[in-house]
Formats: sequence, C-alpha cells, structure tokens
Amino acid sequence: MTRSGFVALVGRPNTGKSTLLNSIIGEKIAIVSYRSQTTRNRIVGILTQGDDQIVFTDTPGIHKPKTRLGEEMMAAANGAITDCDVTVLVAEPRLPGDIEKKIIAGFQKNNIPAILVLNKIDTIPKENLLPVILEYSKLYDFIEIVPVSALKRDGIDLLINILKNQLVEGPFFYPEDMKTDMDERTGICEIIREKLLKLLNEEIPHGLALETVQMEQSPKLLKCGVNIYCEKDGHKRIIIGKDGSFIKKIGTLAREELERKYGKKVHLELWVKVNRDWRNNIYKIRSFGLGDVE
Ligand SMILES: Nc1nc2c(ncn2[C@@H]2O[C@H](COP(=O)(O)OP(=O)(O)OP(=O)(O)O)[C@@H](O)[C@H]2O)c(=O)[nH]1
Ligand SMILES: [Mg+2]
Repeated sequence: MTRSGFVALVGRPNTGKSTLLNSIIGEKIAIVSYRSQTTRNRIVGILTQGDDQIVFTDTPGIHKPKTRLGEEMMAAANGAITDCDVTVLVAEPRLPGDIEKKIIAGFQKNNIPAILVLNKIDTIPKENLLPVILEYSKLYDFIEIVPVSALKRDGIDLLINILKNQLVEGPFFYPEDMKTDMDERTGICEIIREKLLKLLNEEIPHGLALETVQMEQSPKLLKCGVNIYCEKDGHKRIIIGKDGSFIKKIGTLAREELERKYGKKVHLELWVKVNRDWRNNIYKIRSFGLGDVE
C-alpha cells in the first residue's frame, strides 16, 4: 500500500527553504540566492521513495508586502499552509523573531501540525543550538524540532524519515519519476532570473519579470528567446551594460546551466524591456505566471 502527503516549507525570507527543497529532492528545482524574496510563488518538488511519496511546496518568504506582487506572494505562502498535511517552519538557528512568532501564532490559531527545521547549523557552534530549541519548544508543540544544514546536506535524511512518519495510506499524486510540476518555459526564466539576482545590486532584481517567448527543441539543440522586463529605463541600461556586456554575461551563465540541465547545445536570446510598475498590476502579475493563478 502506498503512502503520501503534502508538506509546505514556510518561513521568513532567506532562511534556506529553497535550498532545503533542492537538498531533499536531490536536484535543483527552485532557484536560490543570497537575497531575500527570491521565491515568488509556490514551487512543487516531489520525493518518491519506495511506497512513499512526499509532495513539497516551497513558498515565498513571509514579509510585510509593499506591492501587489508582495501581497500575492503572501497569499501563496499562507495558502500553502492551509492546503498541506504538515507545515515545516524553516528558521535560522537563532532565537525566534517577530516573523517566526507571528507564523507560530497562526499555527496556534488553526491547530496546524508543524515541524520546526533550524537550518544553517553549519554557521553556529553546536552549544548555541540548545537555548534556541528550548525557546521554540515553549512557543509551540512542534511534532519535532530538527537541526539541519541544507547546504551541507546534514540532517536531511533524518528530516525525510520524520516526514515519512507523517504520511497516510493513499495513492501517489504524481508519477513516480516526476520531480516537479514546473513547466519548462518557467524553469528557463527562473535560471536566468537567478543569475540576475546574483549579479545585479539593490532594487533592480525585485522589479524583474521574465517570460519565455520562443522555445524550440530538437534532440541536439534547445533554442529559446526570453524577455526580461524591468521597471525603469535606468534599470534597462544597467541590465544591458556597456556595449551589451552585462546581459551577455547573464546569457553565458544561464546558457551553461541550461546546457548541463538539458544535456544539449542551447541558443539563448535575451531581450530587455521596460514594463513600468507591473508589480502593482494584478493582470500583469498574472500574465507572468505569478500571483493566484490556480
Ligand atoms: N551556510 C548556510 N547557508 C545556507 C544554508 N541553506 C541556505 N543557505 C544560504 O542562504 C541563502 C538563502 O537561501 P534560499 O534557499 O534562497 O532561501 P529562501 O528561504 O528560499 O529565500 P526566499 O525565497 O527569499 O524566501 C543562500 O545564500 C543559501 O546559499 C545552510 O544550510 N548553510
Ligand atoms: Mg526561496
């Protein structure tokens, strides 16, 4: 008899939720960056082992929204908590802050079955962990508190086993060999957005939206064209760079990753365009596959 269940990964921005998802699935499903608010909508990662299937939903980091996009991101995170069987709160290995307390208050109100993952334990001395665990256990009756390092893949198998214990008898929701439900066009945009997040500074990355407008594949070649929308003419100049040098660098990095992923040659064309204030326009947000599209 097969067993299955839905698990949501939530927490403040930058705690390593997407890194954790990738580490659990053993493949890069979600993009990761040192910046907060990297993840913008729900991302599904599927782990099937023997008779067990866990369907994970990675969510945008919980913050106070300043734009309509931000509001949609929070709706995505909160919706994931409501829709899953178990919620995993991913936090830094420090005493709980306001955001964690607020999330936990929501757990209390709705009696949410939750596991606490204290991530990034590679960044602190072991003895610092106990007071953090004690403080969190006073706040909520977590099913388990699991210290891990998503980056070093430390504690991940233990976490998977704990989650398997929460599964119930039932059918698989996805085919056994499926690792994500993200479509290829979105996946291509995300890889390019990751490079932009890493190499651009300050406010520009948050105002970017990408759209794959051309895609053609043969056994040996993937050809794609992607529009990169930014919010200001000044941003467009920076993204293109002197004589196109910056966008060329982004294109090369993204192409190299796509060639590894697809195992074939990739032709990538990027066009930079201005789309003013799209983050406050729900129709534009939805046209980029973001927001409440379900
Ligand atoms: N040292 C260390 N760094 C980590 C670990 N896990 C994640 N990081 C780093 O933390 C940063 C944020 O990681 P993400 O996975 O993008 O975080 P996130 O929670 O998905 O962030 P948002 O999508 O913005 O909410 C990146 O620079 C990661 O490399 C870890 O276990 N140890
Ligand atoms: Mg993320």
